[in-house]
Amino acid sequence: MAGGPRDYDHLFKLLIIGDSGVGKSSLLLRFADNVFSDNYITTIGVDFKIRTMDVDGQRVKLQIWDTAGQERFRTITSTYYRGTHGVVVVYDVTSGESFGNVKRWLHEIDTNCDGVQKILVGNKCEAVERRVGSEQDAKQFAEAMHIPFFETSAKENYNVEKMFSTITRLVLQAKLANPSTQGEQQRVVLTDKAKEKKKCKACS
Ligand SMILES: Nc1nc2c(ncn2[C@@H]2O[C@H](COP(=O)(O)OP(=O)(O)O)[C@@H](O)[C@H]2O)c(=O)[nH]1
Ligand SMILES: [Mg+2]
Repeated sequence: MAGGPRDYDHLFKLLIIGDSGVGKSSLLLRFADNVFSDNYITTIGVDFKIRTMDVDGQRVKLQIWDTAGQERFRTITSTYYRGTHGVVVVYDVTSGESFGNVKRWLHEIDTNCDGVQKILVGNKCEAVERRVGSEQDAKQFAEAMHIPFFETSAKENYNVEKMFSTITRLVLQAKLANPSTQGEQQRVVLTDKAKEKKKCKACS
């Protein structure tokens, strides 16, 4: 659309991280394309998907990155974090191990990025018969970390829209509260020039 009017008011980069198999790609496909597959999604063919949504009367274009299997090594290359505004940390409510690793993922975000917004997501919540641990415990953990928390089901399309609009709203509010810093971040997303990056340590 060179030369034409922008079709959005804000452009944000979101990242979805968490253990392998928790449903990160499924959440992304549900949100972006409204589809679900019972199979492991080894690759979605692209690194990210785009979706535009209205939040608080603003048109927000989201560029949402998937980790493309890197998470199997329990760490994500720092370039993934470049220019990120918000991170969705996902665990699987049927896997105690994946919940146990949440702290590790949160720590990895903190070592790579200053001041990004975060949200904690317990996915597969419709699988009640396989659930381990209570929603209450997860909620308390998230409150202690000062992070919003949602249980979702990519399969049943439960809370997926609400979860993404919540993280988007947080990013938007952070931008409106501090327009100059976020403006720099946004330019990075648009131009992808690492050198312009100010906030994210991953780029220095
Ligand atoms: N029951 C259930 N299964 C899910 C849900 N989301 C994903 N899955 C399944 O979990 C497996 C791993 O999903 P995938 O999106 O590939 O996980 P990723 O490795 O975190 O990207 C696949 O078999 C999905 O069908 C969900 O909400 N409920
Ligand atoms: Mg995946």
